[in-house]
Amino acid sequence: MASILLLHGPNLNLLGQREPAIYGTTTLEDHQNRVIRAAADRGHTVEAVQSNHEGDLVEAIHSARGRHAAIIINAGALTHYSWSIHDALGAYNGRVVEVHISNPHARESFRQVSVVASKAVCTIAGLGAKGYDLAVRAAVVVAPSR
Ligand code: CA2
Repeated sequence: MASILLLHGPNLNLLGQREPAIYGTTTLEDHQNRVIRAAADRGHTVEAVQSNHEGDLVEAIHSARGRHAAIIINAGALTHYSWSIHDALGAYNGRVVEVHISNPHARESFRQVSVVASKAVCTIAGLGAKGYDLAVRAAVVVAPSR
């Protein structure tokens, strides 16, 4: 059995309330419950954290060391420029899976760079809510138990 940290960054608490054409109508809570269910089906547990503050996300990543076998992260817009999240993930000793609801590569040029991707085993983007199911599978495929 492994524990997974599910991290969401800025503005993702607004999911389902605005911009449905880009992000759909699924709320953050729905996404989190989907991950909890998909993990439970495989015998794993999930701690879900969302913050609009970069430092909170960095601290959550620090605290994952030795506690969580994997991190599934949708860092929101911080994906594109947060070197502190990049460095924190670099110091983490478990598996990192990057997820995006939309496909940032098909959007504005500033979204086409991810400073998270080089610290992740894979990036799942553009599949909406279904991406979170795949992220759980990617997180636990070879994740050691803790
Ligand atoms: O597609 C994704 O999952 C993103 O990580 C979402 C981020 C965006 O900055 C990334 O480029 C791609 C944005 C989250 C903002 O979410 C909102 C949701 C509803 C209303 C307004 C913003």
